[in-house]
Amino acid sequence: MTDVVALASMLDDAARTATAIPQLTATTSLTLDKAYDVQRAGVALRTERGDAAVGVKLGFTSKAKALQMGVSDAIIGVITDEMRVDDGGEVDVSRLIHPRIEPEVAFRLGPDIDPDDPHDDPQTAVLEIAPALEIIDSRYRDFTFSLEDVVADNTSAARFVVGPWRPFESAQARLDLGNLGVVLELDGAVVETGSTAAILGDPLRALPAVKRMARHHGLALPAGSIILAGAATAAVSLPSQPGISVVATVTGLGRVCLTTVGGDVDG
Ligand code: OOG
Ligand code: MG
Repeated sequence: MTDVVALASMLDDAARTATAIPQLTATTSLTLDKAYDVQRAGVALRTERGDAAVGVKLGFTSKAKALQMGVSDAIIGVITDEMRVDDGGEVDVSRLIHPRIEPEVAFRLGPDIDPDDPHDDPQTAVLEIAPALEIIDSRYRDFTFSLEDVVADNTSAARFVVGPWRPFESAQARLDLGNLGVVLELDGAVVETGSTAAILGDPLRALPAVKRMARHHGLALPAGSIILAGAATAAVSLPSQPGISVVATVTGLGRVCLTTVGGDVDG
């Protein structure tokens, strides 16, 4: 157990000092279950400092992401209040190592989901849907890792921005949520385009996947939880310069944006 806490502390220090570290699996044998133990211990370090879990995120739910990172299984991580950036808000890149951005879809639960109750249908618990941006920032050198490494590193979670929430029921009635256009713009130029179909074939499939993985890895899904369904495109490097705008647009759901601050003016 101490081993698990020591590994979580290394990753936590790396995040807090924005300093990359070698992959844990370079020196430690890590099973997937132990990697989730390290993730849990890392989230506990955050909550002990007064941060609070606000939801969960899925990773590698799209082929583009799995191919980009050389891994194939979907993973789950925890997002916290301190990772949250307001829509249109600022992200201080000097506090991050080598951030990347990805366009996503977010869900918000009304009532809680009991991951252990087989009759609890996660889709009926969803109250709202929104376009979202995730900023991932692997704590590992060169953004390179094994599946176990990235799970231990809380799935590279660093920051997230959620756009305008819309009622889920009417969005579902009005739109084909399984095939909405997705555009990612960086500094005024389109850098990625795709479809919500990239997310497990349909982002709604993220909901049972979240429930299953939450059950398996002992994560709670309380009322109001935010669920990031995973990137719809490959991730794009966020330059370490102030004044860079990032916009993600999901057709029918709207747009979400951020601007960088900090970092070097010369990049
Ligand atoms: C892991 C996180 C993956 C996604 O949306 O697929 C992820 C990483 O790529 O570093 O958040
Ligand atoms: Mg993501």
